Amino acid sequence: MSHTAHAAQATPTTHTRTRTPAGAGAAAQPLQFHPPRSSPVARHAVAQRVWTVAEVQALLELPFSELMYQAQTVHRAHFDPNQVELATLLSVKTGGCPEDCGYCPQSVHFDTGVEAGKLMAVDQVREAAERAKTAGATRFCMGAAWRAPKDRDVAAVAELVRAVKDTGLEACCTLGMLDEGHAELLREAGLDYYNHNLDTAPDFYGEIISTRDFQDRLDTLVRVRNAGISVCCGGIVGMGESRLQRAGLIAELANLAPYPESVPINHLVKVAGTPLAEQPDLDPLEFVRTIAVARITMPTARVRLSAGRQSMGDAVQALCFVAGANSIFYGEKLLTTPNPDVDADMALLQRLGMKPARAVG
Ligand code: SAM
Ligand code: DTB
Ligand code: SF4
Repeated sequence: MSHTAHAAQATPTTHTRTRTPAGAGAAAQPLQFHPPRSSPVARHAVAQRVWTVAEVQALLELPFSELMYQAQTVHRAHFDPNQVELATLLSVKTGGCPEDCGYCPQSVHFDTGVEAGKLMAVDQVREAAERAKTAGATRFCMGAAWRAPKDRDVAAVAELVRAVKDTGLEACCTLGMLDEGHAELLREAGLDYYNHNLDTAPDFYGEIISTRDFQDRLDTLVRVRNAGISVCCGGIVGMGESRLQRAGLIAELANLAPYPESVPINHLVKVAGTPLAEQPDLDPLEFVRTIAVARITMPTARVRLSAGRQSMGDAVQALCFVAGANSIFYGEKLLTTPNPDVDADMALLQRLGMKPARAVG
């Protein structure tokens, strides 16, 4: 069995694998301890174990009720099970991206009908953040279709972050790979979270993206962590990966040291014109299982039920909440594709007896 562990150290780590004795069980796993979180929601130091891919796979294979029970038990030890965080997304720079991520409507490599635009103006972003706050969101996440922002892009996004922070919302952004010094500039502007997904297992990554590699993602995550920004990092399920590869993705996320404060689990949104447009449907219960295993392996993280809710149905979403999801993207649009409307989401939360989490600070 192999396991991975990536320490957030001063220099980028290399994506290497080390061996543990075959059959090493939970008790035999080395323990790591979270340092105090840099998040505005400071969390207590929590023991962090290292997960082998085989252990994560064994969780994915549990009888469904057993898995739900374990996930609920972990969830209730750390969170109010009836609260859900509402995060609103805005695409501040849409389309024209030089990367070839096979799922993404914003890549120049695919003809999806998404038009390339310029970075949005500060006033427009401030107004969108104010609307999101009025609608009940506590976090505002800005996405940009860049491979890696240039220095002047980072300076401009820092102004957007300042505008969002002025509204009292938590600020998150996702801009692609960051160069030396970029994360620090964003942190100085008040950025709370940086979203940068590992997206899929290391051994499936090359099937989906050819213009960067897995290690590039890890390097940016180290820069974010070292700048004192909380990490939002997750992946996409339903791209044709095997269950073992889903286990590989979750093990990579759970073995980041410390694991991310925020873990978006996206269900592939099949967009016409992308290479994954005709991907066969994933069994919805497999998606629920993935959420549950994210919850069990990353007990104190916000696990976000992210892209794909529009075609999921209320019952599957309800199961995801039982499995330990406690955050959603909230608002009619994700970046370029639709999301359930806010009235439908509020009605669903009410039917489930759930409440939006209150803003922090
Ligand atoms: N360009 C930056 C990057 O890739 O990190 C930020 C924007 S990118 C659109 C953010 C994330 O959106 C991706 O990492 C991926 O997880 C998710 N995403 C993009 N297209 C998706 C789709 N069709 N279905 C599900 N998730 C998607
Ligand atoms: C994340 O993990 N999912 C969000 C957010 N982080 C930036 C993006 C989902 C995008 C879905 C496709 C689209 O709307 O373009
Ligand atoms: Fe570009 Fe991000 Fe889309 Fe990849 S996921 S094509 S990097 S916008």
